[in-house]
Order: sequence, then C-alpha cells, then structure tokens
Amino acid sequence: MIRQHKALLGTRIAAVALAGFSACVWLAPQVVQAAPPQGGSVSGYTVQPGPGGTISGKILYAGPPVRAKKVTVTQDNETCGKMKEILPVQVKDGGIVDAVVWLDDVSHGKAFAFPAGSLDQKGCMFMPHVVLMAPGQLKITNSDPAAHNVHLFAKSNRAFNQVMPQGSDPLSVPLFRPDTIIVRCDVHTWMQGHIIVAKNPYYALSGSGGSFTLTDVPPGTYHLKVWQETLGTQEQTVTVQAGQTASANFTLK
Ligand SMILES: [Cu+2]
Repeated sequence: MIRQHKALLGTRIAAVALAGFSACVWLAPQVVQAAPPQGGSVSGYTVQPGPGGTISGKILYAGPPVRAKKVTVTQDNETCGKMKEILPVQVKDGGIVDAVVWLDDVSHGKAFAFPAGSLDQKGCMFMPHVVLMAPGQLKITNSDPAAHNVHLFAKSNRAFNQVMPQGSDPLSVPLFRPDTIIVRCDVHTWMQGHIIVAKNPYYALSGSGGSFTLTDVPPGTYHLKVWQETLGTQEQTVTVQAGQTASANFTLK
C-alpha cells in the first residue's frame, strides 16, 4: 500500500510540476476573502436534512512499532530547530490520530458544518497536519520568522505554489472541488501536510484513541472508508437507522 501510494504521488508530482513551476513567482500578498458560505452545492450531494442516526467507532493500529523519520535541519535553525522527527502514523491512546473517515456514497443529508479551512506554518511544520474542509477558500498563514513556500499538489483544483516570506499577509486559495491534496514546502523538505476537501459533510478526522463520530446520517447502508497517509485506505459497509448509533471500527497496519 505504501509503495502504491508513493508511486501515485510520484505521478502526481510529475503531472503538476510544470504548472507549479510556472506559478512559482513572488506575488503581491493576496487579499483574504471572507469565509465562503458552507454547504454550497457540491456535485452529487444535496442538502436535505431529516431524521438520522450516528456512526461511531475507532481507528486502531496493529502495525509494527512506529519509528519517527529523523531529518537533520540545515537551514533556518533558529526557527526550525536542529532535528525534525516525522511520524509516519500518529498513535495516541491506542488509536490512530488524523485518519480521515467518510461516507463515500451518501447522496443527501445535513449541510456542511466544518470549520473554515485554515492552514498555518509554525515551527517549520504545517498545522494542522491534516486539514478537513468544505469546498471553499483555504486560508494559509505563516507564523514563522522565516520564509516558506506553500506548494499544493491538487488533483481536481488548480495547483498552487507561492513563497510566503516572514510577515506575509494570509493567502486565500480557492479549493471549490472535492479533492485530496498534498501540501509541501519547497524550502524545507520535511514539511508535508494534507488537505481534504470533502464531497459531503460526512467526514471526520479521528482523534485521541482513534475515535470518530458521524452524526445526522440519513438512514441507509453506506460504504464507510478510512484513509491514513502511510497506511492506505480501507472500507466496510455500515447500516444506519434513525435515532440509533451504528458501531464501526477499523484496524490499520
Ligand atoms: Cu518551509
């Protein structure tokens, strides 16, 4: 799975490298637009609230002991430190944190209610590591006293690549199509994050213990999927009844 993911990543990088390179210029700071209304129309999904049920569960880890990848920092040491330890998977209280869980085939239900998409660069890391947002504008900030270069490897949205010097005004990047995007900094090679632009409101990021909850799910049977950046994707079917809680656990390794 990891190998497939890397191969896919390589193809993706090659595909957008040219577009990204041509966009790699020093631009005047962009004006930040107001947060877009959440729950705008997304192809294949209709807002149609009604009685629903809940899906809750845990994303558990059963792989080998997690070893951090150590990266020696050779520039901007005052801001970035001397060493970065990058975890391929973050396990907390027995579960996987920051796995993305979603209903893949829900056609209608509640309105989008995710927080506005926001990504910061702090301590030479992308924060949060995984952004989950509705289609709309992603606000990107640089809290560091150093320059970063935000590089989005988008599939459905336009590629984006821009330098953000120290003290830059926030950027606003239009991401109006559902997508899974890798974000990198071209200055600091270890900086990598993920942006998930959801195609429906039934997405969650797993928290401590790997736990997640999806609420107000219309009654029905769905494909529930989970994705973690180095462990890949799994799915299972889950049936939801109004007023009930369905349990769904995954074990990744
Ligand atoms: Cu950077």
